[in-house]
Amino acid sequence: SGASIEQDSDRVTLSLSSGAKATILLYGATVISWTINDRELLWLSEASALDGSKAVRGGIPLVFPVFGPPRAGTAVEALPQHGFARINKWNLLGRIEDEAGISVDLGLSSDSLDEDTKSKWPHSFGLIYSVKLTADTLETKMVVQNPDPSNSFDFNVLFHTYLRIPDVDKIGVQGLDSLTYRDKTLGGSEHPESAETIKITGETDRVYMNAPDKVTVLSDGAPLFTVTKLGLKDVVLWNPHTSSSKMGDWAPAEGYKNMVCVEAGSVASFQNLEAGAAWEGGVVHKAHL
Ligand code: TA6
Repeated sequence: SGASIEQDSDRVTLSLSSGAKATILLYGATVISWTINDRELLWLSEASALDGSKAVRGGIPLVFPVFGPPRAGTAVEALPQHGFARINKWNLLGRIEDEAGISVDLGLSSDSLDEDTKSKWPHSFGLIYSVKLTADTLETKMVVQNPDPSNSFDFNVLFHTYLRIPDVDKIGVQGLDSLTYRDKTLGGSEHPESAETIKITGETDRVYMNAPDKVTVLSDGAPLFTVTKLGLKDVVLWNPHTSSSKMGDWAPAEGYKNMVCVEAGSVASFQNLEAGAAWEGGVVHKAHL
């Protein structure tokens, strides 16, 4: 596959001779770029911090162990929105090359968290995040380990993918019809989805529950991306539209016209991980260029 890996102090870049390339910031293990023949397929805010001062605005931030604003009275109540995985530095564990492409494994464990975070979520855990690049796919997979011999813990996990698109007005999303979704622009109330092809006409922030594994993003009626989840229950569809002006790290202002978040995860309810057990789930992002 003519694969190569370059690593420096804060990021690792995978590339294939076929013209595919991906860059992962060790901070948050955040994929910040995925290109095929130099065409950028992820949206990254031009005002995003990339220095580890705050979560990256764009690319594929990781959500663990809680999705959204933690609710009072739960074990995660003291954690920041979307948890701590995206705001900690991960370790590069290793690389695997095969005929289809190249992947890297990154790790984060309870041992690598600061005392303050550990005090807010006092569970032993291990995360192994694999990012695999092939000619036309970017695969992201997470293993969650619970090494504690006697206590289980609950978690959410989600891959918060910002897909780059030519024009949000020409987007259609397929694969979520006939599902029930929670509408976060309407206080989380549940609604039935009927549209075969969902259009983004304004601020959209929906958690589609128990979704089929494949979502297709059409641009001008033709498939541009397919997002196929494995071992994950839900799909979040998000575009802030003009409400993006409230985010200090969102640029350019019109950037919402060039992105749609299709986020696979298990977030509508908490997943319980038994003592000594491990869990795995992931997403295959495929570009149809
Ligand atoms: O995934 C959608 C969402 O939960 C939205 O509600 C919005 O908050 C978005 O995540 C971004 O969250 P962030 O903490 O990165 O600003």
